[in-house]
Amino acid sequence: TAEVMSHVTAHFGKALEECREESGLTADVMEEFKHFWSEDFEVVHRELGCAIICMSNKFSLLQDDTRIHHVNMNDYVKSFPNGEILSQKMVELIHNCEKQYDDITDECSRVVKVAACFKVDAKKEGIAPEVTMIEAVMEKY
Ligand code: BOM
Repeated sequence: TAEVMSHVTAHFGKALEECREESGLTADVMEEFKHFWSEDFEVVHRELGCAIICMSNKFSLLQDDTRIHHVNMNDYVKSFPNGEILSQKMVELIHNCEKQYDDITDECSRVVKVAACFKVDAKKEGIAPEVTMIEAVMEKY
């Protein structure tokens, strides 16, 4: 659900500052990770892909090929309140998007495409959080 996704995003987003330098993602492009879900934020910058890889690595969410680690992602999402109702769906949506962009060799470029696809599909599934929902839980992490 969107409520669970707000918790995952609030926690995951905390790793952004640690990843700013190596990813080259400027505050001008993305001020805070919660804006990922904003209607008017476009998921297009290669640097955001690099940042997502760096952030995911902090929680061991990727395999060596920079594709999602199904077990670790499942466990990560399950660690949040009611996470078990979102974890499988989330892994399924991300994996489905990965299959669509498997031919892109540049990792950062591929991951930003997968992330944009995931945002669209999560909205379709009604599990995308509003920025205000993320703000409401950010202090917990
Ligand atoms: O093959 C690429 C694997 C990485 C995909 C990550 C997609 C989602 C990133 C953006 C959204 C984040 C929201 C919550 C935390 C996800 C762990």
